[in-house]
Amino acid sequence: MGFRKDFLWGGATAANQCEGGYNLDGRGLANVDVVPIGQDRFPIITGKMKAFDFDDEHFYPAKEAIDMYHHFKEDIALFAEMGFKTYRMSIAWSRIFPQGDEKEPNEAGLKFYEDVFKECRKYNIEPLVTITHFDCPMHLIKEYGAWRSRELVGFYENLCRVIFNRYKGLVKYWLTFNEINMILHAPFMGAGLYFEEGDNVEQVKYQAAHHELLASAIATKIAHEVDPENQVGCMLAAGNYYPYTPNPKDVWAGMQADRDNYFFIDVQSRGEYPAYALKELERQGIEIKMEEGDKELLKEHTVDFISFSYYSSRVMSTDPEVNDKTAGNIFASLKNPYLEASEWGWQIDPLGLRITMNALYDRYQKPLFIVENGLGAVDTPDENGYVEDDYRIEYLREHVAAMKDAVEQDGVDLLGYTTWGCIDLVSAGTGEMKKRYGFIYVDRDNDGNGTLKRSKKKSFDWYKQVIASNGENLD
Ligand code: P53
Repeated sequence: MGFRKDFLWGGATAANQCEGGYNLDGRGLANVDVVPIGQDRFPIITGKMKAFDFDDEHFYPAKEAIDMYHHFKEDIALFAEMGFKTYRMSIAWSRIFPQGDEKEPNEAGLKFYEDVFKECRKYNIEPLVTITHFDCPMHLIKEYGAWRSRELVGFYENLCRVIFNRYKGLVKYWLTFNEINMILHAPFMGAGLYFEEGDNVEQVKYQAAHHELLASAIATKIAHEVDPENQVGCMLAAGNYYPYTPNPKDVWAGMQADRDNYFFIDVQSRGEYPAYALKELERQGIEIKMEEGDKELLKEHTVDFISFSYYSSRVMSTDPEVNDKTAGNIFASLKNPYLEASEWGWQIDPLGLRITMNALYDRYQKPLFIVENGLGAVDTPDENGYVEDDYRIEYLREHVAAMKDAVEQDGVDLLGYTTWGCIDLVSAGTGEMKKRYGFIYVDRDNDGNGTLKRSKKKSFDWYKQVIASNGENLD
């Protein structure tokens, strides 16, 4: 009973939110570098406002972030102290191919990640690597329009070939695109898409999505060819929709909203465009250009496991009177009167995790991997940097208990669990440092002040004990 013996407990980060060193050792510029903190962030990440370079009016938190580029040994040692079995991280594409379209990779970038993976292995920590966590080299955006161009498939393929070969034996678990459905909600941050006047936005998004889906299938193919041990997963920003009332119209609207997100995973896991999507695309007059062989690639190279982030459930209604929305820009939802919310308005719903896990397992019948979950909160450290984060412990405890129910009571096959931002890092949605998720506090504020000193929070010891007991001791 309980979790598998080889259950992969750990934490998750993304290159652009923690590394910093944006211009070091030949790294090229990427979309994720040029998104500032402040009120322009949202129009920029959604592709409505153009930001292809830095300017003097804004502060860009990803430039230095928490400088993990220089602190990774110290940080991985702390992860090891907590007993991590896995560490989910991403590689920055533009460290390895600074422009994106070069023939030869940048050795300094490859070496950096080799050092990071070796450091993990030193402690028997299995790296779980996201190939692209929202990042796209700026040159590919300027020259090709990012994923709207089919050429990106080839550039991504080159990247995959290089890293699969170089890190063979060091890395076994790969995720092709972080939150692939983000392309619908924040297309510049998610896929480097910027829209010119007159663009057919939906057409562009779905064509770009096709390119990503194809690239994901090709990556899966190459990963398996290079090393049959490789396990490749897709990654969904999950959280099921609930109907606001039992009105069948609300139920139907909720089902459709879920399908907007499932669409991507349906292709990556089942290997073909689902019937409902083909009909919807047709109704919207969206025509996806495919080339010969695309359908076969999608069909033959489906993913090995399904990974997802879960922070909250969502609510759908067709009643115009029901319009009380949660805060949070990217995935705003209607308020659920039965739930409490975080300081950032994200509704807290542990049972929703069990519901989401069951929905995904029923649908795909493949092992699941929860690769993001956690509470973004304001922490107040004492003079030693210690934070008594009982609120975070409570959030995590309830979510781990719910996922345990899904495993024990419902028979869901779960490979592992990595909490988001195991060390404090820059928020993707808002660019803040103040929105913290970590077991490890980092002394840095929204304006970039601070010593970058790392210190353990109360949750550090709590998570250590959860891992040591394989999820049996949650007190
Ligand atoms: P933050 C919402 C908004 C932005 C990114 O988000 C998101 C989500 C929630 O699904 O996705 C993931 O930092 C993402 C991470 C991100 C994390 O959620 O806005 O994969 O990069 O940091 C949390 O609080």
